[in-house]
Amino acid sequence: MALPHILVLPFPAQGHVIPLMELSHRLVGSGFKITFVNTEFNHSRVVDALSERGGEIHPMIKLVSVPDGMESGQDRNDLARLCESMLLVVPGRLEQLIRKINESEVDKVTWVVADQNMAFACRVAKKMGIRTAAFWPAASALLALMMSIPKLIEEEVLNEDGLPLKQGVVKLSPDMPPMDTSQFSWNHTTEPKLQKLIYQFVMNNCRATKHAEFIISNSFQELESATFEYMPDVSPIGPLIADARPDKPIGHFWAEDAACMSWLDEQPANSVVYVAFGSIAVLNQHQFQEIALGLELSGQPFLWVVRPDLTNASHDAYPEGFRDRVASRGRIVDWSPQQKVLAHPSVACFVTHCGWNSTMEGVRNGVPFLCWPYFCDQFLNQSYICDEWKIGFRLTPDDSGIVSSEQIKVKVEELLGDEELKARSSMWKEKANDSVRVGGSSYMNMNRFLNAMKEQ
Ligand SMILES: *[C@@H]1O[C@H](CO)[C@@H](O)[C@H](O)[C@H]1NC(C)=O
Ligand SMILES: *[C@@H]1O[C@H](CO)[C@@H](O)[C@H](O)[C@H]1NC(C)=O
Ligand SMILES: *[C@@H]1O[C@H](CO)[C@@H](O)[C@H](O)[C@H]1NC(C)=O
Ligand SMILES: *[C@@H]1O[C@H](CO)[C@@H](O)[C@H](O)[C@H]1NC(C)=O
Ligand SMILES: *[C@@H]1O[C@H](CO)[C@@H](O)[C@H](O)[C@H]1NC(C)=O
Ligand SMILES: *[C@@H]1O[C@H](CO)[C@@H](O)[C@H](O)[C@H]1NC(C)=O
Ligand SMILES: CC(=O)N[C@H]1CO[C@H](CO)[C@@H](O)[C@@H]1O
Repeated sequence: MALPHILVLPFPAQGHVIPLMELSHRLVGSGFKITFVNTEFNHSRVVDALSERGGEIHPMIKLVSVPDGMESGQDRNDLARLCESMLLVVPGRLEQLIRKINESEVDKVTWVVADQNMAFACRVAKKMGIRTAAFWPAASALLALMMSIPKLIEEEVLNEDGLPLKQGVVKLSPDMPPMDTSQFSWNHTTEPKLQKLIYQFVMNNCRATKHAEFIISNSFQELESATFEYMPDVSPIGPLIADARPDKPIGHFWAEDAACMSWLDEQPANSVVYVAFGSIAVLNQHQFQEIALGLELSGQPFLWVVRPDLTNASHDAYPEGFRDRVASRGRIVDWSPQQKVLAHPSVACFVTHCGWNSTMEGVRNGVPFLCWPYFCDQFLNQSYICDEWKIGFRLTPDDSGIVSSEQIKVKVEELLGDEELKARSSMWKEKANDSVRVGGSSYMNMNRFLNAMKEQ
């Protein structure tokens, strides 16, 4: 009998590719075959990073690519243009790809699992008579917000273009986290035309989501219970966990520095400050140096992920003499195996941009947070972390937009000394573990999803 064959389509960004790759590993473990579709750009990043560390992908996961439709000279960091261009080009290419697989392989595509941010693919699937699901990689409260846009327009919170008509916070239901209208994720550019493109992309995906038989998210029932009450048709299946196999490649764009694990082994338990700002944040040199000095002042051992493009400085951006002064207790790497780092007993806290994927990894490992949001929905994750779950503190830029070295030092000290906060982190770690254990909420949701996709 042919294997159920799932076509998986992430939005082309690191925080989307990784959780969908984890889901794919989970699916092959349950007898599915996967075709994983990246944009050409991301495909070669993933393939190069794999070969650099000598990794191999699971034989039942096939990595393929489609063009994003942009010209070679165009700026791929221009989110609005990228969305516009994908919407024009990707649906047709997906259809071709599915037909080709259908003609050439025994295992025809039976389901399409698309990132909700690429939900236009659900429409393609539906048209071709293929069943489909949407995956939400960020806080489910944010999905609730997006799906509520028509309601918010009706209530005159937003205008027809999705722009806030009033400043302040919105609560979709009494127990859901407050969301600041100035930080709505489709409204993060100041240029009206681009803003409109992004808004239309979001709305298009929200409408296409109705074709999905399942909406699954990388969260768990207990973590966002008010949100799942408000939006009962979303099934949380997280935290997605790459299983115990140490070298399972999950689609990193950069090669990981595995040597930092043996360095962690040498550090005292609960001592290391882990600092990582994800894949897109860019810091100016002043801010970069304040972080360096703050880590030095803290007196703690630290592991700091400094992507080659983390600062825009054209030369060595570190404060003078910094690397020599901290050589014995600081480790700086290009990219880390973050899941393993956060699970390491030496790690005491996580200085993070609050990307959801990083948030889930911190929660799952019971590591307290220092929050430094950078991008739209990260502000929501921050209020979850600091106000709802109370397992972290905020780092707050001063009037000149800088988080000072002194603030970093003080907040690290406070965090490491706060026993109640640490106890709450451990409690959430246990709840996360319970949700994916046999009989747990995410376990049950995942089973319903897998069973539906196994029906022939
Ligand atoms: C991933 O792909 C998108 C779309 O092709 C592109 O904009 C982005 O720069 C790529 N990311 C990296 C790190 O190459
Ligand atoms: C796939 O191929 C089968 C025949 O093998 C055909 O009946 C079916 O319509 C095709 N589906 C698509 C979506 O091309
Ligand atoms: C969001 O929209 C409001 C109202 O149009 C605007 O004043 C604000 O600058 C926008 N926010 C961002 C981050 O651009
Ligand atoms: C880096 O970015 C900052 C703004 O964040 C800017 O003021 C500065 O000129 C940039 N430096 C370089 C070398 O591009
Ligand atoms: C939450 O994380 C997601 C995924 O990384 C990110 O896109 C979003 O900006 C974050 N939201 C908050 C509130 O941090
Ligand atoms: C998580 O649950 C498993 C049992 O499914 C148990 O072996 C493990 O120790 C638990 N981990 C934590 C951190 O509670
Ligand atoms: C589970 C997961 O997706 N983890 C990744 C989250 O993103 C960071 C970088 O932003 C990666 O290092 C993690 O591996």
